[in-house]
Amino acid sequence: MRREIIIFLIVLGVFFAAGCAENGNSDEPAPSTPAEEVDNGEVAGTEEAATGAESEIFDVEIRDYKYIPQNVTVKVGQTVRWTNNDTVLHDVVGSGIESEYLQKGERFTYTFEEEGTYQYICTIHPWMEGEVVVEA
Ligand SMILES: [Cu+2]
Repeated sequence: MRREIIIFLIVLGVFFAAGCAENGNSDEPAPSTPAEEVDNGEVAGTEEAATGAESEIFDVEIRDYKYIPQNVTVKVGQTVRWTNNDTVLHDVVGSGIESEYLQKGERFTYTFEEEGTYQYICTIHPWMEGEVVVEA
């Protein structure tokens, strides 16, 4: 009889312990932190700004897994500046262009010194395509 009481108390203790553990775990999970605004400034371009020619900068926005606009036409010596506005990483690679991975808010600039058609993609999402036509 006494033994049964002890077993009963042990079982009771286990229940209490389990209850406490459950309470301890019932805390809401920490809310995931929203993607922080990273402002690392400009990712170094592969070349310095154009010399001589107009130094107008053409902006291409990267948003919703697209390059916007997808096609741009510039003159030799002009610069295109890509800005990643997605929270995921993207890059700009192809036709001799090769950016780093761009985090949200990061930019990449490239100055086109030769005429031609430059096609590029995002290596992380290869279906993302863009094109720069450089005219004399
Ligand atoms: Cu991408």
